[in-house]
Amino acid sequence: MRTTTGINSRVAIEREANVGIVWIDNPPVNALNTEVRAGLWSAVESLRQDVGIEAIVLACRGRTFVAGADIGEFALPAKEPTLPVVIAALEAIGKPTIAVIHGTAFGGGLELTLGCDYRIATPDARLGLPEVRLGFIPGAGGTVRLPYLIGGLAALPMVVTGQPISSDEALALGLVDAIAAADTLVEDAIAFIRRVLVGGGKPCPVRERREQIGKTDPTLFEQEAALLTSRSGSLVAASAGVEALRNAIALPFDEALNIERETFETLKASEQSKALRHVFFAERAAAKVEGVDHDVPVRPVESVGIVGGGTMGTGIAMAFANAGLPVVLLDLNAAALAQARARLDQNYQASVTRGSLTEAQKRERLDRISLSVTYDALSTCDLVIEAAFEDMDVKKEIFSKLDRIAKPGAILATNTSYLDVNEIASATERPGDVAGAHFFSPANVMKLMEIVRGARTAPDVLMTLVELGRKIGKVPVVVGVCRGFVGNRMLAARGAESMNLLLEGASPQEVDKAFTSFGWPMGPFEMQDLAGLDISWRNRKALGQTLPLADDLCELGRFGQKTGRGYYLYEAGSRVPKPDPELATLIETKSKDMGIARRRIDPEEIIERTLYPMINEGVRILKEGIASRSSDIDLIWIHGYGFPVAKGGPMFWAETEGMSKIVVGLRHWHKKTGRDIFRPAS
Ligand code: 3H9
Repeated sequence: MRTTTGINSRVAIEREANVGIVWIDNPPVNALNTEVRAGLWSAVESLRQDVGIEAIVLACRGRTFVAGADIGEFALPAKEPTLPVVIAALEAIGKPTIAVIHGTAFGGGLELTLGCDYRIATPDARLGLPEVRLGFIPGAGGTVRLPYLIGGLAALPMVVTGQPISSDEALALGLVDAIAAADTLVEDAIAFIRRVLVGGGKPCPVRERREQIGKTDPTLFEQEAALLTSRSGSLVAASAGVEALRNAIALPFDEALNIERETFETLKASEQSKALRHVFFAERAAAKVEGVDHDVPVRPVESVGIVGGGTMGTGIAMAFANAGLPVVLLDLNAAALAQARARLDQNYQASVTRGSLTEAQKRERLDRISLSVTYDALSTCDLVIEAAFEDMDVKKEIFSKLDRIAKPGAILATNTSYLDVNEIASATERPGDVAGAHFFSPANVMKLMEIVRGARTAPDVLMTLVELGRKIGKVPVVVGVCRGFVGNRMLAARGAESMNLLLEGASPQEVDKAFTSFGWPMGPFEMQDLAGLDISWRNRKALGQTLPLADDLCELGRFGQKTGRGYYLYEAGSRVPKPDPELATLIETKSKDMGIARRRIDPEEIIERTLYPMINEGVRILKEGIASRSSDIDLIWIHGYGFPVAKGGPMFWAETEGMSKIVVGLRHWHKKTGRDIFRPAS
C-alpha cells in the first residue's frame, strides 16, 4: 500500500514499500522556486534518514518535468536552500536515485536530474540547458555534470546554443538510461531502481564518472567551440559556457563547480541577462490580449487562403505550409502564378542548398501550396490573408469579393503595412471577422506577426490569430489601428533622420556600420534594399508626401535588391551589398542642391538621431493605446526589424539608458538640426 506525506505545498513523498517517490507539484511548469527547493531539501533529508527506504524516484505532477529555475525570482537575492545545495544533498543521499522525465527537463530541471544516479524519459521528452538564451550559464552544475556524463564534445552545443535534444538523442548520448511510455513512466522507474537494488544497490553519482569527459578530444572541442560561438551573435554567455566546460575538463569537480556558480551569478546580474529575461516574459505577456477573455474558444483553422503571390504572399504561404497547413495561393493570372511558383521553388531550393531542408521536405511543402486564379478556390478556407498591392481601392475590392465567397465564420485578414483596417473591413458585411495580420519580410523567416485589431474585430478572431501565430512559430503581438501600426510608424520616425544623416555627410555604409556595431544584424539602408524601396515610395505618393533622396532613388528605378541597385549595388544573383560610387555622387549633388553643408558624422550621433525619435514615437504609441504594453513594442522591434535581442528592445533599452537622457538628446538634436525631430512625418 502506498502512503503519501506532504512536505510542503509543492513537494510530497509517496512511499511504495522500500522506494520513496518525491513528487514536485508546482504548476504550470514545475519551476524550482524557493518553496520547491525547500520542499526538495527536506524530502531528501527525510528519505536519507528513513531506514525503510532503500531507493528514491524523483517525479513531477502536471504537464512537464521541471522546466528550470523560477526565472521570476532572479531579480531578487537567492534564498536558501539554493539549487546547488539541494542537488548536492540529493547526490550524497547514499541510496540509488532515478529522475523521471516527461515534457521538458530544462535548465535547473536537467541539472536536478544530473543529481540523480539514473534518468528515465518518455519518448517525446526534451532535455536542454537553455540558460544561454537568458544571458547566463547554468548555475547548478550543468556545465560540469553534463560533460561528466556525456563528454565535453556532446555537452558543447547544449550549453552554447541552448538547443534542447530529444529523449532518443539523450539515450544515444547516455544522458538518459531508459525510455518508457508516459502512462507507465513512474512504474517503470520503480522497476528500474528495484533492479538496481537487486544488482547490489550502490549509488553511482555523476560526479564520480570521469570516463566520458576524459575522452574529450581537445582539438575537436576547440574547433567546434569556435564555430558555435561565432554563430552566437553578441551573447556573452555563449563563450562563458565554453570556458565553463573547459574548466570541467581541466579542473577538479568542486573547483569547476565553484567557478561555474560565480560566473552564473555575475552574468545573471548583467544588463544582457536582464534584457533577455525581459524578452522571455514579454513573449508570454503578448499572448494575453487586453480586454479579451483568455479562455474564449478559438475558431478552427485547418486551411489558409492567400490573395497575392508577390514576395509577401509567397512568404506567408511558406510560413503556413512549413507548419503543415494546406494553402491556396491566388493571383490575377497564370503568368503571375508562374512567377509565384518560381519564387516558392527558389526560396525552398535555397534552404535545400544550405542543407536546412531535404529535397523530399521541399517537395512536401510545395505540394501543400496549391495555386489558383479563381476566388472560388478560397471558399472553403478557414482563414484568408490578403497580401495584394498596398492600395486602399485594391484592398476594398478584394475584401468585397472575399465577403461574397468566404464561408461563414472564416477570418478575413489583411497584410497591409500601413492602411486603415477599419476602412478595409467596411468593404464587407462582416467587420467582426476582419483583422490585420501583418507579416514581416521575409515572411517565412521573420517571427513577428502584428495582429491589427479593428474597431469591430471579434475577440475570438483575435485569440484565433494569436494562437495560430504561435502554432506556426511566430511571435504574435496585438496592436491598434493607426497609420503604419506600431512597427512601421516607429520606422518612419527612424527613417526620416537616417535620410537626413546621408544628406549631412554620412554614407549608407557608415550609418549601417553604426547599427551593426550596436548589435543589429543589418543597418537601415541594407534593410530597405532587402525590403524594396518602392513600397514606401508608392505610399508617400498616395499621401502626396515626398522624401528627398529616397524619392530620387526610386525615380531612377533603384528599388533595392530586386533591381540590383538601391543604397548599394548587387551583382547578378548576389545579395551582398557593395558601395556604389554613383550613389555617393548622387547624394553629394543632392546635398549641394539643397544647400546642406556636409560634415563628418560619428556613430554616436547616428544612433542618437535615429533611435531617440523612434523611442519618442513609441511613447506616443503607448499613450494612444495603439500598443497595450511597452514590452509589446520591444517584441515588435526584436522580431520584426532585428533590434538586438540582447538589448531587450527599444523601450527596454531606453529605460536602461535613462528616459531623461533620451529627452535631453532629442532636445539637443532638435536645436542643432533646427528640425522638429520630436514629430517626424509618419
Ligand atoms: C535556470 O534553470 C538556471 C539554472 O541553471 C540555475 C539555477 C541556480 N520560470 O512558455 P509558456 C511560465 S534558468 C518562471 O507559455 P509553453 C511562463 O512565464 C531557466 N516561469 O508554456 C508562463 O507563465 P504565464 C531555464 C516560467 O507550454 C507559463 O510558465 N529554463 C518558467 O509554451 C507557461 O509558459 C528555461 O529557460 C520559468 N523557468 O512552454 C525554460 N518557464 O502563464 C523556460 C515557464 O503566467 N520555459 N514559465 O504567462 C520554456 O521554455 C517554456 O515555458 C516551456 C513551456 C517549453 C517549458
